[in-house]
Amino acid sequence: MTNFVKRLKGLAAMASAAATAGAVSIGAAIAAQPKPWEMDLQPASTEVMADIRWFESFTFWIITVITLFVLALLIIVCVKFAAKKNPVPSRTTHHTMIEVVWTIAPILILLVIAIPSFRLLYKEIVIPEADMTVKVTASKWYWSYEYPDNDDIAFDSYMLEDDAITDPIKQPRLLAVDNPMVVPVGKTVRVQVTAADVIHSFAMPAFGVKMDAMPGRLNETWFKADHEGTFYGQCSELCGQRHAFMPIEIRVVSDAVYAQWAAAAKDDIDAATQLLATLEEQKDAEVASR
Ligand SMILES: [Cu+2]
Repeated sequence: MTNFVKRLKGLAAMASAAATAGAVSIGAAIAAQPKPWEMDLQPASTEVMADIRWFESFTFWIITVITLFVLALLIIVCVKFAAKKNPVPSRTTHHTMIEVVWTIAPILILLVIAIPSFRLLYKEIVIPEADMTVKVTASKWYWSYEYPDNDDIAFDSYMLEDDAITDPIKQPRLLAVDNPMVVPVGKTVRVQVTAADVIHSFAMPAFGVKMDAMPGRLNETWFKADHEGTFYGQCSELCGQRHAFMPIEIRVVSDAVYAQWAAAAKDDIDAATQLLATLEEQKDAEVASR
């Protein structure tokens, strides 16, 4: 019981810390990242992820109804047909009507699940007309980003080590990187994914994106982020000793900010990242002064 109370208190403390963090970062870009005790999927930032969330709760309710139905049948059978109450068991082996029902009902349930499932799969797999392409290469243990249609911008992205973190709210531990991938908001981004050494996986939960990074192969996926913000993901294929330390950070910014970042990034990626931070601070100050 005391443990339970302690846990409740811990949760309350976490909630108030989160509220404070929220208050501090008012105006700062929305960050999508895992939270302590998170039970649900991350909030959707693309249409695909919104559909994934819908499909998840849709199947959840189907599963719940089926489970409760089977549980009810088990309880009825246990009570009604217990040896004491029912000393002479029925010898029935076939019942045409029941067999027809338990064949057709599951077929109908599977169809109801399959139709939105296939629709969602196609949405993920068929890449719409892309506005830009980013090539992502995974290595032990960092990510490299290339922008073939933006003056061949290319840079590596490493996790920020603990001693490099200056602002724990804007740079969450184990998620923040030195140079994030930057894309404009509302644009269809084709992501080409490959690896330089072993199999990794490029995953961004808020976008509903997860694509294996295979050495010698070029996989493709896409996303269209519908709002600005900072988004965190992680390598999602066990790739070795530092698998847990190669996070993915994507900044979704306005067209104007993207253009400024891209102009700076082709010469000096560190300066471009610094510029991004400065522009973000300016925006925060603007929002705060309103
Ligand atoms: Cu990896």
